[in-house]
Amino acid sequence: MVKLRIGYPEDPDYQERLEEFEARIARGEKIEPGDWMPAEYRRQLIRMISQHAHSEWVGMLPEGAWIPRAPSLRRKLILLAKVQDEAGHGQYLYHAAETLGVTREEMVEALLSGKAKYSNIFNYPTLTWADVGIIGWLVDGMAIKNQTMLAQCSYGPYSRAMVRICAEETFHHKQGKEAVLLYAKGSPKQRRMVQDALNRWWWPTLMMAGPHDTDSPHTPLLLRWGIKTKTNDQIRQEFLDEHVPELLEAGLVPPDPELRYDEKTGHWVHGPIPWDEFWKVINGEGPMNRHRLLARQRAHEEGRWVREALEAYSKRRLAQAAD
Ligand code: FAQ
Repeated sequence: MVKLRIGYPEDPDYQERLEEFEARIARGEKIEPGDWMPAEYRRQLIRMISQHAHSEWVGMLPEGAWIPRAPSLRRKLILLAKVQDEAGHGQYLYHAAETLGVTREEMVEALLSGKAKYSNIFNYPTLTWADVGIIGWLVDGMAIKNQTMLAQCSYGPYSRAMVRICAEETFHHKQGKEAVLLYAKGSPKQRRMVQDALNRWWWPTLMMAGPHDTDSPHTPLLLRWGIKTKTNDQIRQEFLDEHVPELLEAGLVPPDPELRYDEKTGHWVHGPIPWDEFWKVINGEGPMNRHRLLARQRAHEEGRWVREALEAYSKRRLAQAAD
């Protein structure tokens, strides 16, 4: 474990160290695991990175459900590769969080006991095959906007994990867009199926960027310390400006009667987001929260023998090396 030099306000040199820490961030330097950092910087990073890792792992479930039902071998292979990528993203992120002094066991326990949050978006069911395309295009589309911003983050391990993850997510986004555009040009049944998927995923996707800046308690400090480099509303706006024209061109209509293009600002403007639903979902009361948690708990239990076997093997190797 990396020896951390974490700063607490009672340290007599705290102010001086904080100024130097903030000056490093202002110069665009990365903060690395053994560097001095305020305890709150560390706490915020552990919160965000572990929530992000949990999201990747829970995020495997809605799409994974369609692997056995993919309509062709090509689509099955693409989906298998995508779901495997999400598992890998979880691994990079858990490792990045471990550099801050938290253990994998602590993070997994927080997820399995329901204490930790993960992205709102994965608490909805995938009802048809078109949902897989819409998740790839829109959900990954929003994730990429957020993660491209996080690739500029001041904490080195998180920022580097994001660069790699974004490269893989770009493929996820492309395959989702390709599938949705195909169905949007397809038979009336396919068009209905894909419009219905858009109707169900639209608002949860806009919520993924987080509450409006006025209701986002963490944003000011995260911006000050370069953990976030854009606000929730800025990310949502980038998503809208890229995706709304492309959806409309494909003949698909987001389910928002107030959606309009503002000539003056050059931006798309959305109607009111159903935030009551967002708060319910992230506090455990969404349509699939219990189901998702149960699936993760079961997977953890069923993987126990693998962890035990690895531990026994590692002990034997150590004992052999000592002989
Ligand atoms: N879901 O003050 P803010 C993916 C919570 S990866 C759940 O604005 P902050 C890949 C927030 O935690 C998707 N909770 O918070 C994939 C806080 O609660 P707390 C995951 C949310 O941190 C694709 C409270 O609300 N990505 O999709 C959400 O400044 C397809 C107040 O909010 C990440 O995690 C939400 N959407 O900004 C996989 C990226 N939004 O902790 C499979 C890293 C807010 O005080 C298939 N995280 N909350 O109890 C971030 O960038 C930020 O944490 C935000 C929230 C932007 C999510």
